[in-house]
Amino acid sequence: MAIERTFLMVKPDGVKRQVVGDIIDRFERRGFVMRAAKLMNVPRELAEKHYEEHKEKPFFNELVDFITSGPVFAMVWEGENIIKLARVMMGATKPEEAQPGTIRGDYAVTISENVIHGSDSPSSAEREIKLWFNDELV
Ligand code: IDP
Repeated sequence: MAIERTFLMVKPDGVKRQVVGDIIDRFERRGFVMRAAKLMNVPRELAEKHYEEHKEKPFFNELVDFITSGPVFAMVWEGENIIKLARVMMGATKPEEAQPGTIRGDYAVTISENVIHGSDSPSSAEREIKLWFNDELV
């Protein structure tokens, strides 16, 4: 299994609730390595590009409003099979399916304010790392 990189982001609700430290701790304890990170406000254009696959969905505007509503903590993480494993650690998108012990299962009760984003495939990871970090990677 190859070493992969993925894009993870603590969403505005997670930053507000001060769970950034816990989330970093979970990935470090698992043995993954942080390669880049920044606390930032998200320009609307970047939010729209990030979520462009959902452009036609009824919740698109709500989603972009939410992700631009306060600072996010954007990160690049590295490790073996991290793209899939990070998704498992995050928990399911639907709150009723997010298992206790996962990040969403421990912190989130709504589908819209669900604490964390993580790339869902190697192609998304590559696209999102470029979009959010350009050439700022270590
Ligand atoms: P993911 O974040 O688990 O990959 P996606 O289906 O890619 O889930 O959806 C992206 C984000 O859009 C979700 O994390 C969630 O915040 C939001 N979202 C998804 N479905 C809905 C919905 O039905 N209503 C409101 N927000 C939604």
